[in-house]
Amino acid sequence: MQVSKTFKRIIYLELAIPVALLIIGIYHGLMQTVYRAGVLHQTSFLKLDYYQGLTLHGVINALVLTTFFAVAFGHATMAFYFKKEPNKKLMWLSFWLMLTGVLLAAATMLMGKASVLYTFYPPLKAHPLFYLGAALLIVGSWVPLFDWVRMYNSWKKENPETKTPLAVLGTLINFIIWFMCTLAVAYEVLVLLIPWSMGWTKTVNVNLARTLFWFFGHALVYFWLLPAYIMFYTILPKVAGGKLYSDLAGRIALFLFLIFSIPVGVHHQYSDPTITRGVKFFHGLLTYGVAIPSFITAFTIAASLEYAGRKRGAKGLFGWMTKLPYLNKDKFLFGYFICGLILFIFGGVTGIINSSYSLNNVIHNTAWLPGHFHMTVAGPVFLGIVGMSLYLYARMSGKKIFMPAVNTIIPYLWMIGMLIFSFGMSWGGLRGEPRRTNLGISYLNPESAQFRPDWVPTTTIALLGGFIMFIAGMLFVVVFFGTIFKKKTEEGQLDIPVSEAFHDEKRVPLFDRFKPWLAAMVVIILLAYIPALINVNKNSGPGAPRYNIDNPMPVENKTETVKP
Ligand code: HAS
Repeated sequence: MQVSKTFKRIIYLELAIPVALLIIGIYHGLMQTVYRAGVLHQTSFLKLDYYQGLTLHGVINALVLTTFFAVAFGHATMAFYFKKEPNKKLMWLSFWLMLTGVLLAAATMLMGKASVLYTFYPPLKAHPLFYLGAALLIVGSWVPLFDWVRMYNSWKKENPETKTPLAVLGTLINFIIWFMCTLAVAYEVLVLLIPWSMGWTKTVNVNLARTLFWFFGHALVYFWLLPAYIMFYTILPKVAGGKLYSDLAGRIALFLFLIFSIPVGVHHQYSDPTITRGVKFFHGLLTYGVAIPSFITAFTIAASLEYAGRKRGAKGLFGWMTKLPYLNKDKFLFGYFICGLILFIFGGVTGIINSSYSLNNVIHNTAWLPGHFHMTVAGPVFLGIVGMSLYLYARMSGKKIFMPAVNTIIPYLWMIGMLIFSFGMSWGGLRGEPRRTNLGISYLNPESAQFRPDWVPTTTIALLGGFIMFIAGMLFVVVFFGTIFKKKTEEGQLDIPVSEAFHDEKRVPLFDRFKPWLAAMVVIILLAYIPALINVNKNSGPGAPRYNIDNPMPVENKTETVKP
């Protein structure tokens, strides 16, 4: 499909800016493994502090890259399936809001005024412009939803009996989840954090802030995941040379995400004393619910790939696995997707371990956690995003991929690095190694009384994995920008592979309408969150005084701040 120059320009910017920022994001990922393995015994390197680097790493990779891509991919999906471009003015508005937000947050992080990590938990305090930046990034990403809903409604009027394309359904569901969950973090930022950071209020209810953050925080992970799932359902089977095993399974999975993504946030707060056991148990139960759509996806995608393998002549139970286009340069997306899926098997299993109320006690706040989430957000999510960014850019610009052979092996290199890294982190976590800690200045420093020799192998393994991932990440940046600087060889167009369904079940109205699911979503959220919010308001002690990240003593005078 031909698209306008303006449309292309906005999409290129939304894809390229975060990839450029990845250089900083991935560098700080490598530095984490370097500090943690005790290669450095200092609190900063090249004038950047450990926590400053960790904040840049988390914010750029997990918030900026993912949000920009979700918006760009959403625009591309809507335009491609509706054969109509979204409103250009709103596209620009969304882009500029997001970019301004990123610049504000980046400036405060680089100045060392916002080393609060990507979760920005109080009592760590950032410069008000950091919070404002985060708010603008979010508001900018809301704007397209309203325009896409308009496009969807007018399409639905013309095609009342036609099934909504699966990719469109997924995009709308994803942004509805995003809109709902970001309302809580907007409240946290605007009502609690900015006034406190400006000095207008002296203390903050830490438990309330954490609960509002996790209302947003776990749904956030599905906001990252769903664009990858849309690609797995609607693009991967085609690229693999097969068909999507069941179209209805995809719809059911997406709607289950709509109802279960938000009311599970308290599983991040099992150790918070202000929330009662019953509430934790309920959120834990719903967390098993949110794993169901991923199990559905695992079976549906495996069946779709099996079909593709058998079409290529595979025999036996597992023969199909050997017949897939793993190293086909023209189908490079396959490598990005399959490596993400393989990582997600381990990411999913570790997630289910985390969600168990009792097992969570063993792994909470240990290195196990980054082991888990790197196999999710830096697995299917990251590989899906970078692979698709390159694909979309190359097709829309009409340019050939720079270094296509290298591009084909990047996801495998990344996956190997990630498996090694996550193995080191998970093993270390089970041996009590803390997360978010500069181990090099204490536990991994042989000069220190706290030296833990049993953490040497685990952190060294993580370092090796981190180094391999760094190489793979940098190779991707070279391939991406190398492609941008190549000459155009053909007329560019917006072209997304579309998988045909093997079982194209007839339209079931329940799975093609939003209202009943939205109602269920609201009811479950209220059931899960009203008691949690009552808990944190009732059981929280006095507001917390302000701390700096490098000192365990409150910044202000205690008597002045610890008032109820
Ligand atoms: Fe998680 C903490 C539970 C999924 C990200 N998670 C985190 C944090 C992040 C994160 C960033 O219950 C840390 C937050 C922080 O900073 O404190 N998580 C889960 C559960 C799932 C889950 C139950 N997480 C994700 C996803 C993420 C993500 C997705 C990012 C995108 N997580 C937790 C819990 C905590 C947590 C607790 C808090 C712990 C604590 O104490 O702080 C589930 O959604 C997972 C379901 C997944 C599956 C896997 C399906 C497998 C598929 C692949 C199939 C492969 C094929 C290929 C088809 C059931 C789909 C076959 C072909 C071949 C050739 C082999």
